[in-house]
Amino acid sequence: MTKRMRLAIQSKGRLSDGSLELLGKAGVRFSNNRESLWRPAANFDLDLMMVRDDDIPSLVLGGAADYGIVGENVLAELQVDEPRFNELEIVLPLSFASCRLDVAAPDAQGWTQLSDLDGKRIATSYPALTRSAFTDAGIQVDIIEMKGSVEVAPRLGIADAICDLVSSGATLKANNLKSIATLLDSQAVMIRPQTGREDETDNTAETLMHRLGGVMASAQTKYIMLNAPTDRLDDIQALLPGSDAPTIARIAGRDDVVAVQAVCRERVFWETLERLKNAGARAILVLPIEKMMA
Ligand code: PRT
Ligand code: ZN
Repeated sequence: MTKRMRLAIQSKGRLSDGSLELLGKAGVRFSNNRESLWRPAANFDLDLMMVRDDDIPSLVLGGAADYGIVGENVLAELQVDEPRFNELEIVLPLSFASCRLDVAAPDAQGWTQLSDLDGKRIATSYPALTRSAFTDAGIQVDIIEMKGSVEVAPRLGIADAICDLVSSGATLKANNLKSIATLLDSQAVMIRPQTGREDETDNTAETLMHRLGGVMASAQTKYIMLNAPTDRLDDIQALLPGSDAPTIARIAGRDDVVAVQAVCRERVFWETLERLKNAGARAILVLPIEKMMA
């Protein structure tokens, strides 16, 4: 009997919808019962364990789950003080829930660098990362640990500055705070113990990781179709972002123009299209790719 892969994901919060959406794009279907601890996949040897995000590294390390999806920030915070968490490895960055861990201070103070905070109080939910960054920089600060609403600490007079996650920057702005430094760039990541437990779940896991890799690659990748004057073909080919050898096809009744089709593995910006047009390309189409497998 094959053992089912156990994947711990956040039950409620910023990572849960993104995790389920990604798994859905990888073709895994689940029941709608969001309240239970376990959600078995209907068409894959996979059981989701629905838990608080902070518990995921311990659950994976302890063997209660085989894999976990967690913010890099949560893992990094644990790894500062508890070396056993270094036994966890990131197998796949998942390109969602991107954010930064920033040190920020009231705009009005005019502080622009970490050294301006010497001797000050810093409120944070990430005490280990914050302490280690200031220690490394040789700056002495008092860490005020808070579980949430860190951004109000300066206004309440309990801290001079904060260290918190920032994504759009709207929370900082609404609280008249300004970023001074970024300590960490974070995104959701797939983790597992480094000393991989070699068992039957490995095939399932490998298949899932391949599919997830494909989902993420296809999100970036586009299919470009265009018509190119034969004498400008080299210039136009050079402008196609991140593409291997394109397909060149004849256009019926035309000797001066060919059809070019290419898979572009980098983002295709409007500027790229404008450059292609200036180089003589016409009828340019950029199409999304739904699935990819090398
Ligand atoms: O209940 P549970 O413990 O499971 O959840 P939680 O409340 O601890 O975590 P949750 O759901 O808030 O966040 C889960 C993960 O999402 C975090 O660990 C990060 O990896 C990631 N993430 C991405 C964020 C943000 N972006 C984010 N902006 N987590 C929190 N924020 C907060 C931030 O703390 C601040 O209060 O959003 C505010 C800032 O957002 P902007 O857009 O105004 O800059
Ligand atoms: Zn949490």
